[in-house]
Amino acid sequence: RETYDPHAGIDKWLRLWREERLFEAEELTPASPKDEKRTLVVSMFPYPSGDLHMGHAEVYSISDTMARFARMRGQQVLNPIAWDSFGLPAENAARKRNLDPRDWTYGNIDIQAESFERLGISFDWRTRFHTSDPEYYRWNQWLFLKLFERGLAYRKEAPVNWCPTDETVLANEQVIQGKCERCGTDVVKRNLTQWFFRTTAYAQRLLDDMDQLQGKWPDEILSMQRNWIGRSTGAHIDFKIEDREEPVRVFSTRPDTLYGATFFVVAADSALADELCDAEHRALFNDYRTALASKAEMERLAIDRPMTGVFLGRHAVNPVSGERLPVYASDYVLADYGTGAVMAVPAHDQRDLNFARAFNLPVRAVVETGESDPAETGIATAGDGVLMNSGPLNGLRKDEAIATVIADLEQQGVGQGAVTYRLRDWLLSRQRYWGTPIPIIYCDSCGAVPVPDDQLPVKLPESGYTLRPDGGKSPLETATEWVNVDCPSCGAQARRDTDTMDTFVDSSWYFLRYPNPNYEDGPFDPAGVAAWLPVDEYVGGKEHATGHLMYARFLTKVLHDLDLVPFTEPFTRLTNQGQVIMNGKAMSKSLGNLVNLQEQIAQHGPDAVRVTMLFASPPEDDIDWADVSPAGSVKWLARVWRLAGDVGNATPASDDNTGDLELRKTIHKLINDATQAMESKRFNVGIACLMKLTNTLRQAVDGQLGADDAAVQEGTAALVRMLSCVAPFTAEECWVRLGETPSVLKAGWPEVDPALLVEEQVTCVVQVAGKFRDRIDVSPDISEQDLQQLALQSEKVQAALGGASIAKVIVRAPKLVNFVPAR
Ligand code: ANZ
Ligand code: ZN
Repeated sequence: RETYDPHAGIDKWLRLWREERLFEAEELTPASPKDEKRTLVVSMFPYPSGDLHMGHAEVYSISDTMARFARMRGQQVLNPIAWDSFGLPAENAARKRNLDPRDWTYGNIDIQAESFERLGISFDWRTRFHTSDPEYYRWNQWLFLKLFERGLAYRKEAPVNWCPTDETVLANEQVIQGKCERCGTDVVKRNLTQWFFRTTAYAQRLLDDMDQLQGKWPDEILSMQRNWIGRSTGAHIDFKIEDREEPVRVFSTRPDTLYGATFFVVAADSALADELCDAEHRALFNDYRTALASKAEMERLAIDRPMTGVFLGRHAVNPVSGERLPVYASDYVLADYGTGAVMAVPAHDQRDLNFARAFNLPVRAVVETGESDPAETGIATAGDGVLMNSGPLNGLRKDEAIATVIADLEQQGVGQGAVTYRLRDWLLSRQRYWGTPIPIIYCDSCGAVPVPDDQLPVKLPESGYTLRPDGGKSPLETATEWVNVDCPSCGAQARRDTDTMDTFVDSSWYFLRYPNPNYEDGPFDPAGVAAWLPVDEYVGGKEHATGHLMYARFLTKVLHDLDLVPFTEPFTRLTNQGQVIMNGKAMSKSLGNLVNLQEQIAQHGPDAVRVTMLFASPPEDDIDWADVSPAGSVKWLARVWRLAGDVGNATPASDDNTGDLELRKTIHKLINDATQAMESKRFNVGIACLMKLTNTLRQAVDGQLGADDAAVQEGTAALVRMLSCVAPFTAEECWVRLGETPSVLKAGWPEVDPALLVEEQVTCVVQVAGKFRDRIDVSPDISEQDLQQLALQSEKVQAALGGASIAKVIVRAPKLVNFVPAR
């Protein structure tokens, strides 16, 4: 007996696909704008950290199946590839081995490119580019300057997250529970002058435009983004500080509790705290600050830790009651949220209450919520209720009190209604080498001067720098020849910015460049963008929920405002793939449970690896490689392959003979089910349909019908065509065995004959008081309600009821309905 070889024909098929350009979109920059015949499928582009791993195989199996399915259904499909090739791992590897990061990066890219091909991923290779190419990153610089012109890129000194191991600042998004996302080191705060993108200017639009994404992006991602943006409504209230000209403003979501404020707190690490502290308390305050600086963010944010702080020797004055409130500095108030100062209302805010108890400060409830007294329980009451102890507000409900206080504050000119967001501006500067140089030159007389357009790109120096400088310098500072330049504005001696951009800048717009990666007149070709974008199907991990996906949405809106793209959202639909895990745990070198992709491919062939990934679960679930069976996938592919051989050797049926009708009905039902499953991205269900079809056809071939039956032949051809979306190499082999001309990809997705889908019916017995009265034919999956209604319409049932009302109905869909009349 012939045996299926999971490695057969791979080179042959790769060559054929390449020669016939089967994965190339007809036109990359067609003149006509995007329509529903064009589909852009994009997976988050790879980082070249080494050869492809199991996680890559998972994502690209998913996106490739989407692309192949769309192509088989006659869509114009663009399935592009590029590399996210700047970043820390290259630099760290180069530092360790004393290499050029270029060698490591581009070497890995070539390895990954080859592996993608051999996994059968149907990329249009004409789109290929790498973000570390100067032809690409010059447009990062161009975009940076566009944002700079608009006031959306700015420089400020700020306490920033600093990773002592990677020796660089990190964006908030790269700090996970107080630790560096990459290396796990505790992040500390440092004061540095850095570049930011003003993402906060788009906070409300980032929220509002989520309406476009509802139902198309996973709910989980949308709610993570909503929380990350963190919109709060309330009021700004100005408190006079005794012996100080300027009042201090606070943000409160509960201005109704203004009469309940018993003290005042400013962020301990703010300039304001430093300024407010009087001479008497200076020494204590300084000690407190020093202690804080070494504390990790994580500890500071924990809710249940003991409250700490220092009295600053000053008093604030309540603008409505005139009450004097002692002013404290504490780390529980964050310098970069709201205004960095709060009016503390311990009765109704838990952290204020914890602080009040630690410092023996009064607790005064001002909303009667029906809960126990917070001064006694230590539990702040946050519920709704009626105001008390609040002068003119007494007796008002919470919402009425909020409106009244705001109106009152506005009238007195000491406050107003306000909205605050938790979202922070995007910190861009990185003290690293392997990234996009920030295109700014500092001149003693002209300040920060943008590098003129005709001098872009500012290329990274390829020599004359040290990757590992001493004394906390960034590598580019050591490239003296590169750093020292003439001021573009006055010609005097000036210096380049020596930081590079966060690589999330690279990934926030790369997809726009896919249709024309060699475009030179701008960051992307407007014709290509008009024809293909936004991305129809975006596939990638949910770890990017509040980082990459937020940045890309932000930048798209900026580009929209610059009239560079016609849409406001970059990704129409989003699919998050799960992780490939092992025995319930994430795979990692340290756990020693890494599954090697190349070994899996060598053992089972690329198709079985793909099928196993897709069949294990719906895309968003994790796949435990200990629970799946690539060998089982090989067995199924071998069954299809033998079936194709048997059917290919049979006598072809004549054109007017359609074969066995019952079998055809089963085949078309399965094609229909598979189509619906693929459309809704339930690839595991789709594959299950193909497996069922394989069994059905095998039984038919071995049974009375045999391989000569026209329906068997039709079904086998359909099976092979559908198989091409998940096991492309095997499908080509099978297609040839069926006696067809390659490629199966040109055959298209099988059509369903709706006439063959007419549902079967089952008989339902209808009783009245347990006695048989009628029989009705219904669909086997009828709902209980529908069945009950249908039964009630029966004349015989109506006659038996004789106008009596019904006391009880027993429904056992689809077989039985029993009406029990009232007596
Ligand atoms: C008085 C008050 C009374 C408050 C009350 C709450 C309850 P969200 O909802 O997260 O926006 N707050 C303001 N700025 C702060 C900062 N920089 N650091 C720490 N806390 C700050 O939280 C807004 C509330 O958090 C504000 O409303 C303020 O306390 C506090 F019964 O003001 B509230
Ligand atoms: Zn100058």
